[in-house]
Amino acid sequence: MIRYTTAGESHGQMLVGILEGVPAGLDISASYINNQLRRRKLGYGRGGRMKIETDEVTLVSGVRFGRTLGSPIALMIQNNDWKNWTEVMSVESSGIGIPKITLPRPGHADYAGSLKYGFDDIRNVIDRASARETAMRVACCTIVRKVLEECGVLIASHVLSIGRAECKIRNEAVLRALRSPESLSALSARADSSEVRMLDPIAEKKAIGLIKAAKKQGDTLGGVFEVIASGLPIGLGSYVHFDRRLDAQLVQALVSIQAVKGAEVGAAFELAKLPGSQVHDELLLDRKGNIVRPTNHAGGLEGGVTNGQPIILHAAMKPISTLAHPLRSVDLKNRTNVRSRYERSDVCALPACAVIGEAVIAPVLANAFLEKFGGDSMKELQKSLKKWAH
Ligand code: EPS
Repeated sequence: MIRYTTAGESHGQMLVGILEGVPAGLDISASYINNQLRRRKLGYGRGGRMKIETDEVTLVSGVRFGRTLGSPIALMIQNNDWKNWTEVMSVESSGIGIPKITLPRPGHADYAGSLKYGFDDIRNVIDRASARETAMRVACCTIVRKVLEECGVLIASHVLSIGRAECKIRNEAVLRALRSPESLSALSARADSSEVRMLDPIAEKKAIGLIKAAKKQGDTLGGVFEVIASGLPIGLGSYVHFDRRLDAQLVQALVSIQAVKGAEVGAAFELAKLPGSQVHDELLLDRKGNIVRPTNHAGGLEGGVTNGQPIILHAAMKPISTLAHPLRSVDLKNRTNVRSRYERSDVCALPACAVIGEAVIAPVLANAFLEKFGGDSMKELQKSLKKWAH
């Protein structure tokens, strides 16, 4: 099974990752991974940090002559900003003379994190709770995503809303993409061409305006994004035990992204308002005798098992908790009421978060593949997948 670990503080020397369980014989290169890292950096509303970072991965082990060996893959991404933080983030020095942060920012891990680990300096929390870590997550998950691509699975995303700027209609591009896997690449390219990764130009314009206004007011914005995966065979995941339900695993992966507070399969919260007769996807026979589903409200999963339809997931990202006009807080050193503190941050990171969403579901899907089809090498995996036809 595939598992991965990341290490690294936001302003430390580098991010490090180890990815284990990738089948042997997968073609992979740093430039392939870097393309996803580049997508993760983009988006209107990002702060100054993204201008500093180049986010280029170094593959240290587990790959030889451009192919995976089946052994653990070690990866590194330098933090360019580290050169400005060598004293504050020093591994070896005593830390004497380095000012301590004692004002927790509401909404961040600052307060609960410093109490949990017994820190008198919130910097220890900030730097690991930061979404900088997602650069390494995307790097690790992109290798896994390549495994899926070679099994015919494509993953894409787009932003549904930012603040009150909502894509109102189910965009034509999305409907097309749900019908044919090839159109999913077109959808992804179209989302990438928008600064906010939105497909609806009216919502896009409104979102950019809202982000501008939020920045001016020292505020931040959240929103909702959609992730779609197509080309999945029927029968991944299982209903037989709670922890094998693929829908639950996918939602867990999405909510594990920094600042994501909710996730749903299909339009679950909307569908909960309707009677069953308007929700469930009927099964019909087409002229050739194939079973077809006229709708996909279930988001590609029934009983926690893939049903051959594209997987559709939504995730809600809260507004970023670092505000230029900080909220009220308490100084933990002298227990006085104060305004919290600001440090450089993003105003809105929805476009990046959607790209991270694409990445983090890859290991979940790939593990479901490996569970069903097995394989120490890509050849083995692809061979047993071919035999499974519905
Ligand atoms: C983040 C704060 C900002 C973001 C960062 C996440 O970083 P900094 O404090 O250095 O300005 O830009 O995101 C990244 C660095 C990244 O690579 O995505 C936070 O507090 O979570």
